[in-house]
Amino acid sequence: MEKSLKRASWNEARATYEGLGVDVEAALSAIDAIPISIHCWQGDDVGGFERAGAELSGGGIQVTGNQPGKARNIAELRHDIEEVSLLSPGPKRLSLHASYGEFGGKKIDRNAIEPAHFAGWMDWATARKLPLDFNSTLFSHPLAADGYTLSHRSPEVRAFWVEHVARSRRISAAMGKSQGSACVHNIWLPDGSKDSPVDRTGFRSRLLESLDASMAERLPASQVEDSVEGKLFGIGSESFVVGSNDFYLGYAATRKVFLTLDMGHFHPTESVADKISAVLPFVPGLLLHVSRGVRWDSDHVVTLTDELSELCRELARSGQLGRIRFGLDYFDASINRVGAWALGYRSARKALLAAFLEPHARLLAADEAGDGFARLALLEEAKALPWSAVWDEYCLRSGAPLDSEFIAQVAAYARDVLSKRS
Ligand code: RNT
Ligand code: ZN
Repeated sequence: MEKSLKRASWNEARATYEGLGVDVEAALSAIDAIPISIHCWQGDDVGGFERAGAELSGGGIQVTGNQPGKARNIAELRHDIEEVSLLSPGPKRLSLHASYGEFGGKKIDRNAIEPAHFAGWMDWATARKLPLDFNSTLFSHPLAADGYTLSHRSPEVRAFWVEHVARSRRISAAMGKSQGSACVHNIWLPDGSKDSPVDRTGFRSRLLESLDASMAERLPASQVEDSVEGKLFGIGSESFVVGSNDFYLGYAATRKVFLTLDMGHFHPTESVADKISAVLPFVPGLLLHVSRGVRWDSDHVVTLTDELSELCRELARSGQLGRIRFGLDYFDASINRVGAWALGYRSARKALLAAFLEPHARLLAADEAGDGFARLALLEEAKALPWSAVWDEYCLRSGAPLDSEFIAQVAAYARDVLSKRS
Protein backbone atom coordinates (compact mmCIF):
# COMPACT_ATOMS: atom_id res chain seq x y z
CA MET A 1 0.00 0.00 0.00
CA GLU A 2 2.62 2.49 1.10
CA LYS A 3 4.84 1.59 -1.84
CA SER A 4 2.07 2.20 -4.39
CA LEU A 5 1.43 5.62 -2.86
CA LYS A 6 5.16 6.28 -3.21
CA ARG A 7 4.88 5.33 -6.90
CA ALA A 8 2.11 7.86 -7.42
CA SER A 9 4.08 10.63 -5.66
CA TRP A 10 7.15 9.77 -7.70
CA ASN A 11 5.26 10.02 -10.99
CA GLU A 12 3.75 13.30 -9.94
CA ALA A 13 7.08 14.69 -8.78
CA ARG A 14 8.74 13.69 -12.03
CA ALA A 15 6.06 15.54 -13.97
CA THR A 16 6.40 18.64 -11.77
CA TYR A 17 10.14 18.70 -12.35
CA GLU A 18 9.70 18.10 -16.08
CA GLY A 19 7.46 21.16 -16.19
CA LEU A 20 10.36 23.18 -14.78
CA GLY A 21 12.79 21.76 -17.32
CA VAL A 22 14.48 19.40 -14.85
CA ASP A 23 15.35 15.86 -15.92
CA VAL A 24 14.92 13.79 -12.77
CA GLU A 25 16.73 10.72 -14.13
CA ALA A 26 19.71 12.92 -15.02
CA ALA A 27 19.76 14.24 -11.44
CA LEU A 28 19.71 10.70 -10.07
CA SER A 29 22.62 9.72 -12.34
CA ALA A 30 24.51 12.86 -11.33
CA ILE A 31 24.39 12.07 -7.63
CA ASP A 32 25.32 8.48 -8.37
CA ALA A 33 28.61 9.79 -9.73
CA ILE A 34 29.46 11.44 -6.37
CA PRO A 35 30.77 9.06 -3.73
CA ILE A 36 30.40 10.16 -0.13
CA SER A 37 33.40 9.17 1.94
CA ILE A 38 32.17 7.80 5.26
CA HIS A 39 34.48 8.70 8.15
CA CYS A 40 35.48 5.67 10.24
CA TRP A 41 35.69 7.67 13.47
CA GLN A 42 32.00 8.11 14.35
CA GLY A 43 31.79 4.45 15.43
CA ASP A 44 34.27 4.59 18.31
CA ASP A 45 34.37 8.26 19.32
CA VAL A 46 37.65 8.96 17.43
CA GLY A 47 39.48 6.50 19.71
CA GLY A 48 41.31 4.36 17.17
CA PHE A 49 42.79 0.92 17.85
CA GLU A 50 46.44 1.46 18.64
CA ARG A 51 45.83 -0.22 22.00
CA ALA A 52 42.80 -1.57 23.81
CA GLY A 53 40.62 1.21 25.18
CA ALA A 54 42.38 3.96 23.22
CA GLU A 55 40.60 7.29 23.51
CA LEU A 56 40.59 10.65 21.81
CA SER A 57 42.80 13.08 23.72
CA GLY A 58 43.87 16.62 23.03
CA GLY A 59 43.75 18.14 19.61
CA GLY A 60 41.08 20.66 20.49
CA ILE A 61 38.30 18.32 19.42
CA GLN A 62 36.00 16.52 21.80
CA VAL A 63 33.38 13.79 21.79
CA THR A 64 30.63 14.12 24.35
CA GLY A 65 28.11 11.51 25.47
CA ASN A 66 28.16 8.00 26.86
CA GLN A 67 25.63 6.07 24.79
CA PRO A 68 26.35 2.34 25.12
CA GLY A 69 27.28 0.28 22.04
CA LYS A 70 30.56 1.89 21.00
CA ALA A 71 32.69 -0.33 18.72
CA ARG A 72 35.45 -1.83 20.89
CA ASN A 73 37.61 -3.33 18.19
CA ILE A 74 38.10 -3.34 14.43
CA ALA A 75 35.71 -6.25 13.85
CA GLU A 76 32.90 -4.38 15.61
CA LEU A 77 33.70 -1.16 13.78
CA ARG A 78 33.56 -2.99 10.43
CA HIS A 79 30.26 -4.56 11.38
CA ASP A 80 28.88 -1.11 12.17
CA ILE A 81 30.21 0.34 8.91
CA GLU A 82 28.44 -2.45 7.04
CA GLU A 83 25.21 -1.47 8.76
CA VAL A 84 25.76 2.20 7.98
CA SER A 85 26.29 1.20 4.34
CA LEU A 86 22.99 -0.66 4.26
CA LEU A 87 21.25 2.40 5.67
CA SER A 88 22.90 4.73 3.17
CA PRO A 89 21.88 4.84 -0.50
CA GLY A 90 24.42 5.79 -3.17
CA PRO A 91 28.13 5.26 -3.85
CA LYS A 92 30.40 5.30 -0.82
CA ARG A 93 34.05 5.37 0.17
CA LEU A 94 35.57 4.89 3.60
CA SER A 95 37.90 7.38 5.22
CA LEU A 96 40.35 5.83 7.72
CA HIS A 97 42.51 7.57 10.28
CA ALA A 98 46.06 6.31 10.74
CA SER A 99 45.22 5.33 14.33
CA TYR A 100 42.85 2.64 12.99
CA GLY A 101 45.57 0.33 11.69
CA GLU A 102 45.80 -3.35 12.59
CA PHE A 103 48.80 -3.49 14.84
CA GLY A 104 48.22 -7.01 16.21
CA GLY A 105 48.63 -5.97 19.83
CA LYS A 106 52.12 -4.60 19.14
CA LYS A 107 53.16 -1.07 19.95
CA ILE A 108 53.74 0.43 16.53
CA ASP A 109 54.37 4.12 16.96
CA ARG A 110 53.07 6.66 14.46
CA ASN A 111 56.50 7.05 12.91
CA ALA A 112 56.61 3.34 12.09
CA ILE A 113 53.24 2.67 10.42
CA GLU A 114 53.30 0.86 7.09
CA PRO A 115 50.90 -0.23 4.35
CA ALA A 116 51.00 -3.74 5.88
CA HIS A 117 49.12 -2.44 8.92
CA PHE A 118 46.27 -1.52 6.62
CA ALA A 119 46.31 -4.62 4.41
CA GLY A 120 43.35 -6.08 6.31
CA TRP A 121 41.36 -2.90 5.72
CA MET A 122 42.29 -2.96 2.02
CA ASP A 123 41.13 -6.57 1.62
CA TRP A 124 37.94 -5.92 3.53
CA ALA A 125 37.22 -2.74 1.56
CA THR A 126 37.99 -4.33 -1.82
CA ALA A 127 35.55 -7.15 -1.09
CA ARG A 128 32.88 -4.52 -0.37
CA LYS A 129 33.79 -2.26 -3.33
CA LEU A 130 34.53 0.53 -0.88
CA PRO A 131 37.51 2.63 -1.98
CA LEU A 132 39.57 4.03 0.90
CA ASP A 133 40.66 7.52 1.87
CA PHE A 134 43.20 8.24 4.60
CA ASN A 135 44.10 10.71 7.32
CA SER A 136 47.33 11.32 9.19
CA THR A 137 46.63 11.24 12.94
CA LEU A 138 48.37 14.13 14.68
CA PHE A 139 46.54 14.01 18.02
CA SER A 140 45.88 11.53 20.88
CA HIS A 141 49.61 11.00 21.31
CA PRO A 142 52.21 11.93 23.98
CA LEU A 143 54.21 13.91 21.40
CA ALA A 144 51.13 16.04 20.66
CA ALA A 145 50.16 16.48 24.31
CA ASP A 146 51.41 20.06 24.60
CA GLY A 147 49.34 21.11 21.60
CA TYR A 148 52.02 21.21 18.89
CA THR A 149 53.16 18.71 16.26
CA LEU A 150 54.59 19.77 12.89
CA SER A 151 55.20 23.32 14.15
CA HIS A 152 56.70 22.26 17.49
CA ARG A 153 59.76 24.14 18.75
CA SER A 154 61.61 20.86 19.20
CA PRO A 155 63.28 19.53 16.02
CA GLU A 156 62.91 15.97 17.35
CA VAL A 157 59.15 16.30 17.79
CA ARG A 158 58.83 17.84 14.33
CA ALA A 159 60.89 15.06 12.80
CA PHE A 160 58.65 12.45 14.42
CA TRP A 161 55.52 13.98 12.87
CA VAL A 162 57.15 14.61 9.50
CA GLU A 163 57.91 10.90 9.38
CA HIS A 164 54.32 10.10 10.33
CA VAL A 165 52.85 12.22 7.53
CA ALA A 166 55.38 10.91 4.99
CA ARG A 167 54.39 7.34 5.90
CA SER A 168 50.69 8.20 5.80
CA ARG A 169 51.19 9.44 2.26
CA ARG A 170 52.85 6.16 1.28
CA ILE A 171 50.03 4.18 2.84
CA SER A 172 47.53 6.33 0.94
CA ALA A 173 49.40 5.71 -2.30
CA ALA A 174 49.35 1.96 -1.64
CA MET A 175 45.60 2.15 -1.15
CA GLY A 176 45.13 4.27 -4.26
CA LYS A 177 47.17 1.87 -6.32
CA SER A 178 45.39 -1.24 -5.15
CA GLN A 179 41.90 0.23 -5.58
CA GLY A 180 42.61 1.96 -8.89
CA SER A 181 41.23 5.25 -7.59
CA ALA A 182 43.23 8.01 -5.90
CA CYS A 183 43.10 7.93 -2.11
CA VAL A 184 42.48 11.36 -0.59
CA HIS A 185 45.02 11.90 2.18
CA ASN A 186 43.87 14.60 4.57
CA ILE A 187 46.24 16.42 6.88
CA TRP A 188 44.77 18.18 9.87
CA LEU A 189 46.83 19.11 12.89
CA PRO A 190 45.81 20.72 16.17
CA ASP A 191 48.75 23.12 16.63
CA GLY A 192 47.73 26.32 18.34
CA SER A 193 47.32 28.03 21.68
CA LYS A 194 44.73 29.20 24.15
CA ASP A 195 46.27 32.64 24.42
CA SER A 196 48.08 34.72 21.84
CA PRO A 197 51.66 33.76 21.13
CA VAL A 198 54.24 36.40 20.34
CA ASP A 199 56.04 34.39 17.71
CA ARG A 200 53.26 33.52 15.24
CA THR A 201 55.83 33.77 12.49
CA GLY A 202 58.05 31.12 14.05
CA PHE A 203 55.24 28.59 14.32
CA ARG A 204 54.08 29.17 10.76
CA SER A 205 57.52 28.98 9.24
CA ARG A 206 58.17 25.72 11.06
CA LEU A 207 54.85 24.31 9.85
CA LEU A 208 55.68 25.30 6.28
CA GLU A 209 59.07 23.63 6.48
CA SER A 210 57.65 20.47 8.07
CA LEU A 211 54.88 20.15 5.52
CA ASP A 212 57.34 20.54 2.67
CA ALA A 213 59.56 17.88 4.24
CA SER A 214 56.68 15.44 4.67
CA MET A 215 55.56 15.95 1.08
CA ALA A 216 59.03 15.81 -0.44
CA GLU A 217 58.51 12.37 -1.94
CA ARG A 218 56.72 12.60 -5.27
CA LEU A 219 53.81 10.20 -5.46
CA PRO A 220 51.51 9.79 -8.47
CA ALA A 221 48.36 11.94 -8.41
CA SER A 222 46.50 8.91 -9.68
CA GLN A 223 47.25 7.22 -6.33
CA VAL A 224 47.18 9.95 -3.70
CA GLU A 225 45.57 13.36 -3.40
CA ASP A 226 47.06 15.22 -0.44
CA SER A 227 44.80 17.80 1.15
CA VAL A 228 45.39 20.31 3.95
CA GLU A 229 42.70 21.35 6.42
CA GLY A 230 42.66 24.65 8.27
CA LYS A 231 40.54 25.80 11.15
CA LEU A 232 39.48 29.01 12.85
CA PHE A 233 39.87 27.77 16.42
CA GLY A 234 39.68 24.67 18.61
CA ILE A 235 39.16 23.94 22.28
CA GLY A 236 42.37 25.19 23.87
CA SER A 237 43.46 26.90 20.64
CA GLU A 238 41.05 29.82 20.76
CA SER A 239 43.59 32.57 20.14
CA PHE A 240 45.91 30.99 17.64
CA VAL A 241 45.75 28.13 15.14
CA VAL A 242 48.99 27.68 13.23
CA GLY A 243 47.26 25.99 10.28
CA SER A 244 44.62 28.59 9.61
CA ASN A 245 42.63 28.67 6.39
CA ASP A 246 44.72 31.53 5.01
CA PHE A 247 47.90 29.59 5.66
CA TYR A 248 46.63 26.47 3.90
CA LEU A 249 45.04 28.33 1.01
CA GLY A 250 48.47 29.70 0.22
CA TYR A 251 50.04 26.34 0.81
CA ALA A 252 47.61 24.44 -1.42
CA ALA A 253 47.88 27.00 -4.21
CA THR A 254 51.67 27.08 -4.27
CA ARG A 255 52.34 23.38 -3.59
CA LYS A 256 49.50 22.19 -5.84
CA VAL A 257 47.71 20.11 -3.24
CA PHE A 258 44.01 19.93 -2.36
CA LEU A 259 42.44 22.25 0.19
CA THR A 260 40.00 20.85 2.75
CA LEU A 261 37.04 23.03 3.65
CA ASP A 262 35.36 21.80 6.82
CA MET A 263 31.90 23.29 7.28
CA GLY A 264 32.51 23.71 11.02
CA HIS A 265 35.83 25.53 10.70
CA PHE A 266 34.82 29.05 9.80
CA HIS A 267 33.13 31.98 11.40
CA PRO A 268 29.37 31.28 11.39
CA THR A 269 28.62 34.24 9.12
CA GLU A 270 31.08 32.99 6.50
CA SER A 271 29.64 30.84 3.74
CA VAL A 272 31.65 27.72 2.93
CA ALA A 273 29.49 27.33 -0.20
CA ASP A 274 30.81 30.65 -1.45
CA LYS A 275 34.39 29.42 -1.12
CA ILE A 276 34.06 26.69 -3.75
CA SER A 277 34.16 29.02 -6.74
CA ALA A 278 36.61 31.38 -5.02
CA VAL A 279 39.22 28.73 -4.36
CA LEU A 280 38.92 26.24 -7.22
CA PRO A 281 40.73 28.41 -9.79
CA PHE A 282 43.86 28.26 -7.64
CA VAL A 283 44.09 24.73 -6.24
CA PRO A 284 44.02 21.32 -7.94
CA GLY A 285 40.97 20.28 -5.94
CA LEU A 286 38.87 20.53 -2.82
CA LEU A 287 37.95 18.10 -0.10
CA LEU A 288 34.69 19.10 1.57
CA HIS A 289 34.44 17.98 5.18
CA VAL A 290 30.71 17.87 5.61
CA SER A 291 29.99 18.68 9.21
CA ARG A 292 27.80 20.98 11.31
CA GLY A 293 29.09 23.65 13.61
CA VAL A 294 27.05 24.51 16.70
CA ARG A 295 28.44 27.37 18.80
CA TRP A 296 31.93 26.20 19.86
CA ASP A 297 31.65 22.70 18.37
CA SER A 298 32.54 22.05 14.76
CA ASP A 299 31.50 18.41 14.59
CA HIS A 300 27.78 17.94 15.25
CA VAL A 301 25.91 15.28 13.27
CA VAL A 302 25.11 16.57 9.80
CA THR A 303 21.49 17.59 9.25
CA LEU A 304 19.72 19.20 6.35
CA THR A 305 20.60 22.79 7.17
CA ASP A 306 20.55 25.78 4.85
CA GLU A 307 24.37 25.74 4.91
CA LEU A 308 24.49 22.15 3.68
CA SER A 309 21.86 22.77 0.99
CA GLU A 310 23.72 25.81 -0.25
CA LEU A 311 27.04 23.96 -0.24
CA CYS A 312 25.57 21.19 -2.39
CA ARG A 313 23.91 23.67 -4.75
CA GLU A 314 27.24 25.38 -5.31
CA LEU A 315 28.85 22.00 -5.88
CA ALA A 316 26.18 21.10 -8.45
CA ARG A 317 26.52 24.47 -10.16
CA SER A 318 30.32 24.40 -10.19
CA GLY A 319 30.73 22.16 -13.22
CA GLN A 320 33.90 20.96 -11.48
CA LEU A 321 32.79 17.71 -9.91
CA GLY A 322 35.96 16.00 -11.04
CA ARG A 323 37.95 18.19 -8.65
CA ILE A 324 35.72 18.10 -5.58
CA ARG A 325 35.78 15.29 -3.01
CA PHE A 326 33.00 14.86 -0.50
CA GLY A 327 33.68 13.41 2.97
CA LEU A 328 31.79 13.29 6.26
CA ASP A 329 33.27 14.56 9.53
CA TYR A 330 31.25 14.52 12.75
CA PHE A 331 31.16 12.59 15.99
CA ASP A 332 28.49 12.23 18.62
CA ALA A 333 28.41 9.72 21.48
CA SER A 334 25.21 11.04 23.02
CA ILE A 335 22.82 9.23 20.68
CA ASN A 336 22.85 5.88 18.84
CA ARG A 337 26.18 6.12 17.02
CA VAL A 338 25.24 4.03 14.01
CA GLY A 339 21.97 5.90 13.61
CA ALA A 340 23.74 9.26 13.86
CA TRP A 341 26.35 8.13 11.36
CA ALA A 342 23.75 7.08 8.75
CA LEU A 343 21.50 10.04 9.44
CA GLY A 344 24.30 12.45 8.58
CA TYR A 345 25.05 10.49 5.43
CA ARG A 346 21.40 10.47 4.36
CA SER A 347 21.04 14.21 4.96
CA ALA A 348 24.16 14.87 2.91
CA ARG A 349 22.83 12.66 0.11
CA LYS A 350 19.44 14.39 0.26
CA ALA A 351 21.11 17.77 -0.04
CA LEU A 352 23.02 16.56 -3.09
CA LEU A 353 19.84 15.25 -4.66
CA ALA A 354 17.87 18.44 -4.01
CA ALA A 355 20.78 20.44 -5.45
CA PHE A 356 20.81 18.50 -8.71
CA LEU A 357 17.04 18.91 -8.96
CA GLU A 358 17.38 22.68 -8.92
CA PRO A 359 15.67 24.25 -11.98
CA HIS A 360 19.08 25.41 -13.06
CA ALA A 361 18.34 26.64 -16.60
CA ARG A 362 15.49 28.87 -15.44
CA LEU A 363 17.45 30.25 -12.54
CA LEU A 364 20.41 30.99 -14.73
CA ALA A 365 18.17 32.73 -17.25
CA ALA A 366 16.79 35.00 -14.52
CA ASP A 367 20.33 35.62 -13.29
CA GLU A 368 21.59 36.49 -16.76
CA ALA A 369 18.61 38.72 -17.45
CA GLY A 370 19.43 40.63 -14.27
CA ASP A 371 15.96 39.83 -12.96
CA GLY A 372 16.71 39.67 -9.26
CA PHE A 373 13.11 39.32 -8.24
CA ALA A 374 12.39 36.33 -10.53
CA ARG A 375 15.60 34.69 -9.35
CA LEU A 376 14.67 35.12 -5.69
CA ALA A 377 11.11 33.90 -6.27
CA LEU A 378 12.32 30.85 -8.21
CA LEU A 379 14.83 29.99 -5.51
CA GLU A 380 12.02 30.14 -2.96
CA GLU A 381 9.78 27.99 -5.15
CA ALA A 382 12.58 25.46 -5.58
CA LYS A 383 12.83 24.94 -1.82
CA ALA A 384 9.33 23.46 -1.70
CA LEU A 385 9.56 21.25 -4.79
CA PRO A 386 8.76 17.57 -4.18
CA TRP A 387 12.33 16.31 -3.95
CA SER A 388 11.39 13.98 -1.09
CA ALA A 389 9.35 11.84 -3.50
CA VAL A 390 12.48 11.51 -5.65
CA TRP A 391 14.47 10.62 -2.53
CA ASP A 392 12.02 7.82 -1.73
CA GLU A 393 12.44 6.49 -5.25
CA TYR A 394 16.22 6.67 -4.87
CA CYS A 395 16.05 4.68 -1.62
CA LEU A 396 13.72 2.11 -3.17
CA ARG A 397 15.98 1.62 -6.19
CA SER A 398 19.08 1.22 -4.05
CA GLY A 399 17.48 -1.04 -1.47
CA ALA A 400 18.12 1.37 1.41
CA PRO A 401 15.31 2.00 3.91
CA LEU A 402 12.82 4.76 3.27
CA ASP A 403 12.76 7.56 5.84
CA SER A 404 9.65 5.94 7.26
CA GLU A 405 11.62 2.71 7.84
CA PHE A 406 14.90 4.24 8.95
CA ILE A 407 14.31 4.62 12.69
CA ALA A 408 13.03 1.06 13.05
CA GLN A 409 16.02 -0.37 11.19
CA VAL A 410 18.43 1.55 13.43
CA ALA A 411 16.50 0.36 16.49
CA ALA A 412 16.69 -3.26 15.33
CA TYR A 413 20.47 -3.02 14.98
CA ALA A 414 20.71 -1.46 18.44
CA ARG A 415 18.66 -4.30 19.85
CA ASP A 416 20.41 -7.13 18.01
CA VAL A 417 23.99 -5.88 18.03
CA LEU A 418 24.82 -2.70 19.96
CA SER A 419 23.02 -3.63 23.18
CA LYS A 420 25.12 -6.80 23.42
CA ARG A 421 28.30 -4.73 23.84
CA SER A 422 29.23 -3.80 27.37
C1 RNT B 1 39.25 18.61 13.33
C2 RNT B 1 39.17 18.31 11.87
C3 RNT B 1 39.51 16.90 11.48
C4 RNT B 1 38.99 15.86 12.44
C5 RNT B 1 39.23 14.45 12.01
C6 RNT B 1 38.97 13.46 13.11
O1 RNT B 1 38.80 19.84 13.65
O2 RNT B 1 37.89 18.62 11.40
O3 RNT B 1 39.10 16.68 10.18
O4 RNT B 1 37.63 16.04 12.71
O5 RNT B 1 40.48 14.31 11.50
ZN1 ZN C 1 37.40 18.11 9.38
